[in-house]
Amino acid sequence: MANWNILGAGAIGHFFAEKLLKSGQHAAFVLRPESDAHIRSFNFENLAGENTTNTVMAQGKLTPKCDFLLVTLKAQDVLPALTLLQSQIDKHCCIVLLHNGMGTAEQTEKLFPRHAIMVGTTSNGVLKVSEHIRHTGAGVTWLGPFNNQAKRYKDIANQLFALEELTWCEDIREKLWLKLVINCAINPLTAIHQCKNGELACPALYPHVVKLVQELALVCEKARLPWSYAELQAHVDNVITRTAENYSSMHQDQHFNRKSEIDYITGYVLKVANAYSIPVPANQALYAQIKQQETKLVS
Ligand code: KPL
Repeated sequence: MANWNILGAGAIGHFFAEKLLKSGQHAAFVLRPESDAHIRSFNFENLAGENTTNTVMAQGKLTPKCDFLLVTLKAQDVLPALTLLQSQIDKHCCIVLLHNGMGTAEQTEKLFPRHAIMVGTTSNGVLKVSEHIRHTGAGVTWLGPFNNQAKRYKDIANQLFALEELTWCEDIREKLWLKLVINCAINPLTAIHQCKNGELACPALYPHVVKLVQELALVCEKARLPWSYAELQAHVDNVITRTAENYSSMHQDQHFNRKSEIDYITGYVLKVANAYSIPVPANQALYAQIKQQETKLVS
């Protein structure tokens, strides 16, 4: 039985807390340093509408002998939070990053050069309303090694949840890039046009999606990723159809005046495109527009 700490007590953090508890692991939430330790109780509703009540320890520091630190914070909050906890993260603790966007694993490795770092992506839909967590869409979670130190966790990860939703992926970079392309094609456009994902399929917006994906395909090709433009477009179209009724996370961030993950989504692609000298004007323009809108935010 492993000792897991979860940094990020949002919908996804609670989703995995439930999975970990159900598979017999120890799980605890790590909150802001000033938080008092308490037992947190939350309700989990599965896809069949069945409810369970779960209790989990929550405190402002890591529990002793933490084997895995699962970080489900938004990308831009990862580095500040890990920096605060740096002295508490034992050298045997494996750091597992699970969020939209890319770029945090490189930052984490600079801070923790000897630690095992795993990265992952999930397509599960989860909604959190107060202490009620609802699994709204079946999906898959991929986990894989970011560095060599993490490769030894393959077997543990496979047995870990003993649930079909979690799959080990040796080449996790591909899964992360595919999700990145999807997020670049959908999130900023839905935030700017204040629309649901499905509305991107309308004649006025779809040409913008195509332009973005064409640029993203050029970047992927240079980065030695295996998909053609047509394959990427098919993936994006599929997500637009499957999540037609959803508001993307960036749309929601904008709606609630929160800072979005744009620097780790489109911003990450711009850095890679720049390194390869590939022009990506459509992505660049969306990035600038979102950043412009975010300058109005206080935090
Ligand atoms: O991951 C998403 C997000 O909103 O961040 C997608 C796949 C676009 C679903 O809304």
